Amino acid sequence: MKTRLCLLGVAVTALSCALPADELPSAAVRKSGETRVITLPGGATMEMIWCAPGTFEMGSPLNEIGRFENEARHKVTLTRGFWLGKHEVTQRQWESVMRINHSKFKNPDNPVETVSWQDCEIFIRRVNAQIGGFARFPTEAEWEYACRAGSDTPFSGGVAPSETAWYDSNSDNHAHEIGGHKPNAWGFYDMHGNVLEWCADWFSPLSSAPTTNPKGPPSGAFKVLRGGCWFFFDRDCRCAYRLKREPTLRNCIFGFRMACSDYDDKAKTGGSK
Ligand SMILES: [Ca+2]
Repeated sequence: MKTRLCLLGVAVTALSCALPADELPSAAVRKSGETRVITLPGGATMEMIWCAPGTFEMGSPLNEIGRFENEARHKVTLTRGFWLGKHEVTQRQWESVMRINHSKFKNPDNPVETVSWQDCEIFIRRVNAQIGGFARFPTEAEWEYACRAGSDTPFSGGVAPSETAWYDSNSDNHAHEIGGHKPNAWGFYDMHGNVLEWCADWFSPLSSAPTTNPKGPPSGAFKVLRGGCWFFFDRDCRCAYRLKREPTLRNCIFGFRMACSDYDDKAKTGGSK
């Protein structure tokens, strides 16, 4: 047995050496669903949920009702786990960091809106000045992975969004406070509807070929927005729905959800726990 264990140890060591160093700690240490709270500049806090590495089917099947051509279904593997905001970024959090709020529907517990991708990038840069450079936009693939939360249906947890989303049929034509509906299976609220969420990627057509850690093209004219919003019909709030807009554009249906790469408790966390 001792010999076998020794051989196993050698094998594990060899495997570890073969993988990039930054792919190891996340998968080995974190548990899916683990939460943490980070403190933002200005003192507001943000709750994050850990998404473990995994593989899922991104995009929609050809027989999905309401699908669009730009949702080619394909297998995506994410080799690195990541933190994602339990909620859309709120106006309370935005004001804490930015000291200004241009949202149309003023409420500290509403998602921030009327923000461009570039505005959100400034928010992230300021957060990173405090927590050490780990905050970022989610990639489009990470966003859909967290939205689906293991489901393969048009809406996470089922085929209709009425229990999980503020959208055209139930929003009364305005954004709502975060967390007003049920979360998905991984604990994320308002992935469908409420405000659209800017992602990191430049927009491009999806290929049907399997991919690993996709990040989109290196440049482009439009950034991706995901999840639909309070103003959209249900088909435009599906897991696979993709919208593209210029990164300078502001609209009262645009918001975002912050992601973080993994970081150690000993890192410069500025009050995170
Ligand atoms: Ca949303």
